[in-house]
Amino acid sequence: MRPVRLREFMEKLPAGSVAVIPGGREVRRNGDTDFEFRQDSDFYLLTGLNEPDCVAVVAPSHPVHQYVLFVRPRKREEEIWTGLRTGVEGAVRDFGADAAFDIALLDQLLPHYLGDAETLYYRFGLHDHFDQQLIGTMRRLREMVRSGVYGPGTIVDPSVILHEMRLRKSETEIELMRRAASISAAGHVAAMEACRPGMFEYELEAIVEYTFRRCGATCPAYPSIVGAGFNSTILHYNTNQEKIDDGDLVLIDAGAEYGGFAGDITRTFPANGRFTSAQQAVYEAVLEANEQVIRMIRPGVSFMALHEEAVRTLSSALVDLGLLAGSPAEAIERETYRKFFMHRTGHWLGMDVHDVGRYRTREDWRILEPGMVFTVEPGLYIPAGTESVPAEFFNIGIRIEDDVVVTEDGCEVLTKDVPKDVRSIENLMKGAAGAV
Ligand SMILES: [Mn+2]
Repeated sequence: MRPVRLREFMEKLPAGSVAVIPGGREVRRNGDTDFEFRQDSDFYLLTGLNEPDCVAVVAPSHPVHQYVLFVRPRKREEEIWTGLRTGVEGAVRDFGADAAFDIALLDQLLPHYLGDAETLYYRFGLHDHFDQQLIGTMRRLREMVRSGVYGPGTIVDPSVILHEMRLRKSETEIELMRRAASISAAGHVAAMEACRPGMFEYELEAIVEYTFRRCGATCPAYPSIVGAGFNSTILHYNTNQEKIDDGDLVLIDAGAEYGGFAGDITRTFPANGRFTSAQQAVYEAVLEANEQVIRMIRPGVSFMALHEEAVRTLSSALVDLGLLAGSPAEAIERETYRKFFMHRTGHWLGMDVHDVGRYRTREDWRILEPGMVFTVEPGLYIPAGTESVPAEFFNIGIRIEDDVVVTEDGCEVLTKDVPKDVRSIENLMKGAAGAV
């Protein structure tokens, strides 16, 4: 039985086209050790096959082989070391391929599938090794022209079909994302409960990732960020090696991967369980932006309008806090808010943490539709020494990030299980302290 998303992709491919979708390869970490394998997201979506060195050929107009998998063959002597493989038999039996072959035969057999194709769907620039291999195949096809071989005259990026599909999650996919989000939430709650001044950032990282794995996640969806004090103001800090001091804010941006889908949550909390008044003031400004944006989300709203709303909310807060001179309108006009809020308010979320899908169509910014999943993550960052800022605001880095799915009449917040208002965070941390 062919996977659901593959069938959908096949229906959308124009007659006479063939799509070639390579899977991921093993990547060397150091010495003779590889990174843990992670399948290419497009390939995994279409095939459900989680092994390296595979290629899918999708040819809806082919008389018999409309879906072909090239895979690593089963070899007893290699399987002893690296585990059982699907093999060519399993690719047909368990993964719905019409035919399957040893990946070593790809060069020899690919011209057969591309020979009569009008259009080749292939995404260049993603898999360098395979780009070269495919260019070789195209060259050989051209050399066969006098024997009547036709060869594709057009090459199209399959993302025009595939990534539009990935942008709108199915109910099954949303269910996996709910699980990824709730596991991610559990990791954040565990870190808040465990945090004490004097701990090191890596201890919280370990608690977060331990919780992910204990709850059944495959792995973190991206390197976890645990930054205390000054480090909370560094957007992609992830060395996580410093000591957490009394009075620091701790910013954790971490998400679990489950079933091939990513969670992506950021929370910020006081190391000692109590916000200072400056920390609380900035925190509540960011929270207001987060909640204001979430309230706006429904079908028909422009993705860009969400960012503009966050900019408006944060700009007026910065003026109110005395951190920006002039009016909120001037802060927006002259973009002075960017001194404290320098990133976008959110991104698509799915199999990749920064998921695929265009943010603009040819006409305008993307209009939200049910099934789209993205993050809402306004933030404010004030490193020590920031010009014309009172010292009480130094080293306040705050980001509050939730994952949402657009529904028929609003949105569902997938990450609602982690507290985010000041009192709930303080109560959670106080309760945990009492229990120790
Ligand atoms: Mn994010």
